[in-house]
Parts: sequence; structure tokens; C-alpha cells
Amino acid sequence: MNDMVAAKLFFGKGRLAGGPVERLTRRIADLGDIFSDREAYARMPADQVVYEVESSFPVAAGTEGGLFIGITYIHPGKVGEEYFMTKGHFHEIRNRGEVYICMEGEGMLILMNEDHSSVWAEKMEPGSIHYINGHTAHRTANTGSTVLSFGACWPSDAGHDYRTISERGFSKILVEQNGVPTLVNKP
Ligand code: PAN
Ligand code: ZN
Repeated sequence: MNDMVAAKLFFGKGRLAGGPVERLTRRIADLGDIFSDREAYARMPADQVVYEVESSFPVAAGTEGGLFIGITYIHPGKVGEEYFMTKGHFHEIRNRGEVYICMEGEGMLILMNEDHSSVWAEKMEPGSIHYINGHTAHRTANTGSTVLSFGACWPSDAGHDYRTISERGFSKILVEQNGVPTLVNKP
């Protein structure tokens, strides 16, 4: 028996357990640079939880050939007409891909190419599996009225480039229009 048991995890009672799991919580106050409607953002309670991530890192960050595992839980809600969503990022090593598997709820995976000229989205529903190409920024939004959760698996040397998105955003945002999630040009 070695101590590499981090690879064996269980998802039960809505939580990841059974190995070392790192948890992080993103609240309204942590997400000042992602929502477009600044006035609606200012009216939101700063401590309201937007999403949580549970991650398992079985190898050291930067290890070539390893994989990380995570589960993201996005709460239902909107800032103005824009759905609660993750910060979004490119991978630091741009060619590193990722797989998402939706577990519960409904949402959209929003994708953007490397020169920001194209943004598109895939519908997430329980059981949907999403392959995210390298060189593609990714962010997820909860378009339903219950928690959206999904598993993710990405290379342990991928790294996260949040700065590009923090500075320039995605060139389209996902808003509710006549009750329908719709991608529109960033105002
Ligand atoms: C995911 C994301 C997770 C949270 O595990 O990290 O959904 O989104 P942000 O990292 O954009 O806040 C992933 O894509 N990992 O690479
Ligand atoms: Zn990623």
C-alpha cells in the first residue's frame, strides 16, 4: 500500500471525498471583473456564493503527463441579466485540453478562440460530456434554477491564465433574453 490514495475519490452526498481534496469558494466580491452590468453587480451582496470548486491534485502542479480532477458547483442566479458563471481562463500552456462531464442542473459551456474573434457555447445537461480543445478559453454559466455541477479533468502541467480574461473578458456574454440564454456582444 503506498500513499498515492489521492487517486481514489468518491462522490457522495453531493461532495467529493476519500482523498486530499482542496475546496475553494468564489463569492460576488471575488468576481468584480467578470460581470458586465456594473450597477447590478454593485447591488449584489458581497458575500453571496457564486460557485465552489473541489479539486484533487494527485501529482505536483507542473508534472508532465499527470491529470487533475475537480468538481465545480455553480449556484443559480444572475447579475442583471447575466447568469452566474465562472471566471473563465485559458490554460497557461495553451495547447492543453480538458474534459467536462455535467452531473446535475443545466448550463452552458462558453468557449472562445485564442484571438478572441469567436465565441460559442455548448449546452450542459446531466450526462453531457464536453471536450475542450487546447488554445480555447472556457467558462461555464448556470442557466437553470438549481445548482449546476460538473466534473473536470485537465493536465497537471496546464496551469491557468486568468489575467487575459480579467483584462479583456470574453468577447460575448451570456444573458437571459425573453427567457432564453443568448450570447450577445459584450457591451
Ligand atoms: C475547471 C475550472 C472551474 C472553475 O476546473 O477551474 O470550473 O472555473 P475558473 O477556474 O475559471 O474559476 C477547469 O477548467 N480547470 O482547468
Ligand atoms: Zn481549464
